[in-house]
Amino acid sequence: MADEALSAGAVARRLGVAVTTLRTWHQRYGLGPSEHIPGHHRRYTPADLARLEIMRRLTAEGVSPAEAARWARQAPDPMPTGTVAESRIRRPPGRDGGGTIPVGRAGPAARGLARAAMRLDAAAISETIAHALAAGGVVATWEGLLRPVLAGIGERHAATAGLIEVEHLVSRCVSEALAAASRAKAPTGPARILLSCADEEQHTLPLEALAATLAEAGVSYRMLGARVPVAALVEAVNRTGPAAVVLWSHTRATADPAQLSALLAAPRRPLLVLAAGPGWHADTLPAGVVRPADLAEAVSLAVAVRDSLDRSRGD
Ligand code: B12
Repeated sequence: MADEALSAGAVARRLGVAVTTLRTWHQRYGLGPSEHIPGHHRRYTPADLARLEIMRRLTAEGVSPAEAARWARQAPDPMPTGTVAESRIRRPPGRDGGGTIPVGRAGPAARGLARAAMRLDAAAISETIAHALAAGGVVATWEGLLRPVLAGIGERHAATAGLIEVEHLVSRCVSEALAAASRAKAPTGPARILLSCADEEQHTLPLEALAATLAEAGVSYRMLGARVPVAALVEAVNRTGPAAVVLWSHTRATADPAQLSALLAAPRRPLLVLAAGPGWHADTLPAGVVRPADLAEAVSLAVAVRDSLDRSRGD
C-alpha cells in the first residue's frame, strides 16, 4: 500500500483541484489521507483517492459539498469497476460544460489540467501549471502539459464550435504562469533576441513559452507580443539591433513572407531570422530564413547566436 500512497500535491494534480480544496475537504468533511507512517506526512491511499474522485465529480455536477461528502464516505473501499454506483458517478458531468478535452497520451497532470479547465477552475489550472514549471522547467511543461491541453481545446473547439470560454481562461492562466516564470529568472545584460508575432497574429503563447525558456537559460530577450505591423517590427530592429529575430505565425492568414523579407532588408539586418510556428510554409520562405521545428530547436538556435556574438565581442 505504501508504494501507491500519494501526497496531497499528487492527488490535487490527478483530480485537477487545488491543494487548498483538498485541505478544506479534509477539515470540513473528513475526506483526508488515511495512511500514516510514523515520522512522515499522511498519505492518500487508493481508497482515499476514489472517495475524493466521487467528491470532485459530484460537486462539479452541482451537488452541495456536504451531500457529496456523504456519498463519498459511503463508497465501497475501493470502488469496483463496472458497478451501478460507479456508472452513476462516471456519467458525463453537467456543470463543467459536458465532455472532456482530449489529451492523447499525455500524463495524469495533463488530464488533471484538462478537467480543471472544463470546470473553469482558475486556481487549480494555475496551481497545476506552476507546479509543473517548478518541477520540470519550461520545455517539459510546454511539451508534456500545456501543448497537449491547448491542442485538445483546439480539437474540441473545431468539432463543436464551443469551449471558447475555456480557451480564454486557460490562455490567461498559461500567460500568467509563463510571465511569472520569466520574471523569476529575468536575465540581465543586453537583449539580443527579439520576439514578435506576425501582423494580426494573436496566438502569443508559444512565443511566451520561448521567452520563459530563454529566461531560464539566462538569455535576455525583448518581447513585442501580439499583432506587430511590419513597419513597427522593422523600426524595433533598427532601434535595438538584435542578433536574432523570432517571428511567430500560427495560421496561414498571418504568414505573409514579405514580413521576413522586410527583416532581411533592414539596415540593421539581424544575424538570424527565425520563422516560427505552423503558419509558415517552408517553400515560401525567403532564402536565409530558418524555420525551427519546435520549442527546443528555437531555443538552441537563439542561444547559439547569443554565444557566437559574445565570443566575437570577447565578452
Ligand atoms: C489558445 C488559442 C487561441 C487564443 C490565443 C491566446 C494567446 N494568447 O495565444 C485566442 C483566443 C486569442 C485565439 C484566437 C483565434 N484563434 Co486560436 N487557438 C488557440 C489554441 C487552442 C492554442 C494555440 C496554441 O498556443 N497552440 C500551441 C500548440 C498547441 O500548437 P501546435 O500547432 O501544436 O504548435 C507546435 C508547432 O508550432 C511547433 N513549433 C514550431 N516552431 C516552434 C517554435 C517555438 C518557439 C515553439 C514554442 C513551437 C514551435 O511546436 C509547437 C508545439 O510546441 C489553438 C489550437 C492549436 N492546436 O494550436 C487554436 C487555433 C490555432 N485557433 C484557431 C482560430 C481559427 C483562431 C481565430 C481565427 C478564431 C476567431 N474566429 O477569432 C482567432 C485568430 C486570431 C488571430 N488573428 O490570430 C484555429 C486555427 C485554424 C487554422 N489552422 O487556421 C485553431 C487551430 C483552433 C481550431 N482547431 O480551430 N486562439
